[in-house]
Amino acid sequence: MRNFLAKYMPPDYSAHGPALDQLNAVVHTLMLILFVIWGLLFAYMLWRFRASKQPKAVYHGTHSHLSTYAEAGVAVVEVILLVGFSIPLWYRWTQRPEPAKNPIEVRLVAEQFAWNVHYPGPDGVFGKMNVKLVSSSNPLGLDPNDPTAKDDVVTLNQLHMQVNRPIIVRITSKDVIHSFSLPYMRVKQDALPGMEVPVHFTPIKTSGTEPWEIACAQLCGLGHYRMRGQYHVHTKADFDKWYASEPRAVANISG
Ligand SMILES: [Cu+2]
Repeated sequence: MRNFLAKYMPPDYSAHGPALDQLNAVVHTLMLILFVIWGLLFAYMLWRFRASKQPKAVYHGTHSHLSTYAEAGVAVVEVILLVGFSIPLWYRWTQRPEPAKNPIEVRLVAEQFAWNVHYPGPDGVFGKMNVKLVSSSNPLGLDPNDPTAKDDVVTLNQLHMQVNRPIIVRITSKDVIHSFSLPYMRVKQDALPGMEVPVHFTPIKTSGTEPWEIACAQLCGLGHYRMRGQYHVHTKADFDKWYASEPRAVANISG
């Protein structure tokens, strides 16, 4: 089926995006068909049971069992859709990218009203954190005495990734519920305090000189409107260059 909704949608630059848009179009088409059928049935009922033809109400209702069979049929179809399609597809969708594909793994910590992005550095290990160490220059409470924290990178409102390389974003929040939204990537996930939710996707186009927008898609307080971030999809060379040159988080900790 041609995706008739494509021209109304934002650009679609992630590996899973076209399939998601296609599903969106299929669901809308099915709903349109149902809408027309039910609308016609409604109009027919208005005409068929008009007052002039039915001067006296019938109280016993229908004697046919047809509707019972129809309902059972609908239930069976729904069980098939759920067990045969939804659950297997959800299982596939929630599988993390294989280590062979060398996914980038970051932690994303939302707060009123910013996005903190935590990279583990070349050692691939996120440094220890302690809530008592959280300050304005150490938003994630990184422990500067932990050797694995020394090479960690923490950026404010800037997410860097690499084209055609999967990224796993582990999303959480320090205060209220926010929602991490990357329209061009077809990614949206709530950031929940006390919970870490991983999402993964693969960008398939570089963003060039103009970065793309991270939006907060959940009304999270008075500053919600300015809770914008940017993300950059780099070539491998540019990503490596950025990762190597970005100042280490512990170097920024003051006091
Ligand atoms: Cu927010």
